Amino acid sequence: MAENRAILYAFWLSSCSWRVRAALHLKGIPFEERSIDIVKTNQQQTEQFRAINPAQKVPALVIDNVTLVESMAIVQYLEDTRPEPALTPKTPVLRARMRELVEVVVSGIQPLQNNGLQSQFPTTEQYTKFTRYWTDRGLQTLEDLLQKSAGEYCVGDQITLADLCLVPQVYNAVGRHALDISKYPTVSRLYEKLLKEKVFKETHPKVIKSKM
Ligand SMILES: N[C@@H](CCC(=O)N[C@@H](CS)C(=O)NCC(=O)O)C(=O)O
Repeated sequence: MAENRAILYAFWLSSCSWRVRAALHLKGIPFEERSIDIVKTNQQQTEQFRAINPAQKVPALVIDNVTLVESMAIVQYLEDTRPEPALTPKTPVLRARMRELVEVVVSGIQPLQNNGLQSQFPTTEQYTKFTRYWTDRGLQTLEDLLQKSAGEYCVGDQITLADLCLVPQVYNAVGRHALDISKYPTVSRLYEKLLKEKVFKETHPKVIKSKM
């Protein structure tokens, strides 16, 4: 029923939003997406949105009568409350492998290329140089780590939270930062394969934008 639907506050181009959108999709959780424009009108900076997410960033998810923020806390909540299909491997070693990849994206790349950083740089050129450097370095780290874990997906043959982090970040690297990912063959292979999966086709930023 409509009133039971979760509400995802997100932006079509936001990589963190895409992680959560994909998790909701994979778990078959009905939700309504409400756009918070973080580029043109900076709606994330309003006091109204601050009441939803004190960090004034997307995403935020209203579900089960609670408002949750931080994409990985949100997806972990979804894992805890809706365990099927599992997005976390079964063994401790594979879980650790997944978390290594997740951390590289969530802590090592995304915060260092977030558009919110731009105002803190004297020029756009300096911001761009900084973001491209850290994104490229993070992609190299992913490429190296994936040698130990990848199968059909980032960790073995199961879609996990690592894939939910990889696809949006690589999409960003290619689209926003114009990085050449062909020098990262494993990252490229997984990215191309994952983009063909139903979950990533249906939650793709271009699809979300076309519905706005
Ligand atoms: N650690 C947070 C990061 C959230 C984040 O940085 N969101 C970006 C979009 S991907 C944002 O809202 N940027 C706008 C801003 O910082 O003003 C999460 O994973 O949810």
